Formats: sequence, structure tokens, C-alpha cells
Amino acid sequence: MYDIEKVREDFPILKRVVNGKPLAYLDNAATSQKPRKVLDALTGYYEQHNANVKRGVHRLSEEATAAYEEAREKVARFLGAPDARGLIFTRGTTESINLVAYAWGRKLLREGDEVVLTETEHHSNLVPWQLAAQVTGAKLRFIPIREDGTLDMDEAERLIGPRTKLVGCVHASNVLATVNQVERLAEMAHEAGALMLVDGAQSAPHLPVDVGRLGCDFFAASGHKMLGPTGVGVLWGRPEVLEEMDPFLGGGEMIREVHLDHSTWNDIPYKFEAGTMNVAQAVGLGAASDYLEELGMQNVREHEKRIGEYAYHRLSEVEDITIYGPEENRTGVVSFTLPDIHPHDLAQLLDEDGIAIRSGHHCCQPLMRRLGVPATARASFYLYNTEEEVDRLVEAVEKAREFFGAFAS
Ligand code: C6P
Repeated sequence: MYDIEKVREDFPILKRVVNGKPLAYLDNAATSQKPRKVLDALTGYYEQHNANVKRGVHRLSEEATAAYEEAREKVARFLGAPDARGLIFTRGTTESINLVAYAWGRKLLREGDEVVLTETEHHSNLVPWQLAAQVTGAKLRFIPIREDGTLDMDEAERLIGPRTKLVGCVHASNVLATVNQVERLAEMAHEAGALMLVDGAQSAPHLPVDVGRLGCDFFAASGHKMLGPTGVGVLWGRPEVLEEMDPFLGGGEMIREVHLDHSTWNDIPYKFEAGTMNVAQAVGLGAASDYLEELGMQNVREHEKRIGEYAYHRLSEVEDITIYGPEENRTGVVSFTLPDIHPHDLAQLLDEDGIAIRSGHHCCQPLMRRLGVPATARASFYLYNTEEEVDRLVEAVEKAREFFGAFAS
């Protein structure tokens, strides 16, 4: 039994009052709040173990190194990674995808090769590939979406072929809430001899993820969206593929030997972890993975599905509203627009009632163009949100409609 009141007790920030109203934090796709367990892990690390990792033989350095490596094991297990050697700590999804686009893309893409993406990608799974394409002469192709916001898998079949070297796809859309068929795309990619990259920024926090079962070669995620601290994320890569790649950043700890005119590289994953890493944040992410595992990702998914569906149905009763994305198989993201109300104005008005939602293009400008809007309002739910918060959201949206309606007439 999922005890929502008990879960909420774990998050101190949820007791905040904003503009005289209890905070309803509905901007979880941007970043999640942090449970006490994660906050304690950060403080505990700094109070008891802080030192630079892998550089000292003194006690604290050994403890810090052990805590860092334990965090790697925890996150690898959380993602179903068969081998923690494939788990690289980064700053987040953006850096993870840039790592692949630089260290794999710039080394292995050639003129005439193709990278197949989708028109729903976040800028962080688009711009790094544009940069790699400019340097290598590779071409980018895009799988379109159908009217309901799901990927056109027939078009995907047509686009993925002998020239394809990599297929990159967002697992769960931060705008449409669509859960994409990345397993099927991975099969298509592999049949064509290409690699599969999954942007898991919006799936790792919300769905049970098993990189082995997804069949992907790379999986990127951000710690701060899955209850962890900012400044840390992961790239999981199939070890054989990571071995083949060049380093991303050069510096301390990623080397085996350095000469004045050349260097050789450390083993994976260290080859990709140059300089002093965000050690405390990695430890915090390990604690976040523990917290999510203790709750059970299937329970988290079911709770969010319930809240997401409730929000979808309650919001669809609002007159003249447009909700984007499919009706079925959604995550807890609900993007919408109302005629005559700019999403920023709506978000500002909702803030007066203590309700935090996001408005804007959500770093998906090509998708906004495809939808024919400059921006949307977006409520995004997580494991601590309640039906009562959905009711407050709907009530505040109705109030905004009346307010702006009176203004327009
Ligand atoms: N989306 C939002 O939708 P970073 O900033 O590196 O932690 O995550 C980038 C990122 C990559 N892919 C997807 C699907 C994402 O949703 C995001 C982040 C946030 O509000 C910020 S734009």
C-alpha cells in the first residue's frame, strides 16, 4: 500500500507556504524535490568523509573513494546495468549526451552517415548532434510524430537503414508525456548495424528502467530529476562501445600515463571522469536510488499513473483547453494551452495560489513548432503529489480562465 502521507513527510520543502498557501509543487519534470535521506547523505558525507577521491592513501580519501564507488554500484543496480564499469558520472543528461556526441560521434561518424533522432527531442539530444554533424559531415534525420503525439513507427522503419549509425530517442517526452517504444527502436537500430541512445531524463525518475531489457547502447539521466542533488547525472554505456571511444575531457585521473607529447587512457569508466568529480552529489544520487528502490519503482509508476490520469481527465473538462500528447500510456506530465492566455501569465497567476507549474517551450522548440504553439503550460507530477493538488490546479486554471476571459471581453 502506497502511503502518500508518509512519503510527503520525507520531503521537508513540501511544508513550505507560498503566497500564504501551502506549496503545490507541480514542476517535477524541471527538477524534483529531495527527501531527508538525500539531504542527510550530503551532510553526512561533508561532515564525516569529505576528501578528494582516488588521490590519497589517507583514511578520509579512502572513505570518500569507497562512498563514491558504492554510489556508482547503487545507480548501476537501479538502472539494471549488468556491469558498473559502464556507469559514468556526469553533470546530468545534457553532459551525458554531449559526451557521446563528442567522444563517439566525432571519432566514428563520417560524411554520408546518418543519425536518426525524433522531432520530440529536448535540445540536449539535438544540438550536440548538430555540432557533431557540422564537424563530420553526417546527416540528421527525424522520426515524426502522429497527431496523437506518439512516434510514427512506420516512418521510423523507413528512416533507419544502412546509412544509420545511431538512433537517439527520448524515452519519455517532457512535453507530451509519451512513453516511446525505445525497445523497438533499439531492435531497428541494431538490425541496421547502428547504436541506440536513450534520453532517460524523464523516465529514470518515473518508470522501472532496465537498460538490458531496453536493449540500448547508451542511457542518459539527471540526478536532480530523480530526487538527487543538482550537478550529477549518469551516462550508462555498453562497456565494449565505451572502450572504443575517445576520452571526452582531458585532465587528472582519466589517464594511465602522461608524457610531454602524448598520453594513454585509464580504464572505463574513469577514462571519462576527468578532474575532481561531484563526489558528494554522486553519494546523494546513490541515496536517492536507494530511496526509490525502497519505495519500489512499480509503486511509484502506479501512483503517478493514477495522479497523471486524474489530472488529464480533470483538466480536459476545462472549457476550450488543449492538452498535448496521447491519452494512453502517459507519464505524469500534462502540457496544455488555453486560448487568450499566455502560458507565462497563467503560471504567474497560479503562483499566487502557491501552485508551481512551468511555462515556455521546455527546451523543445522544434516540437513547439510542430504543435503550432510558441509555448505551453505544463504541470508535472511526482511520487509525492496528491489528487487534492490536482483539484487545486484545476480550480486555479478555471479562475484564470474567468479572469482573462473578463479581460478579453
Ligand atoms: N528538461 C524540463 O523539461 P539536464 O538539464 O541536463 O538535467 O536535463 C536535460 C533534459 C534532457 N532531456 C529531457 C527529456 C529533459 O526533459 C531534460 C530537462 C527540463 O523542464 C528542463 S528544460
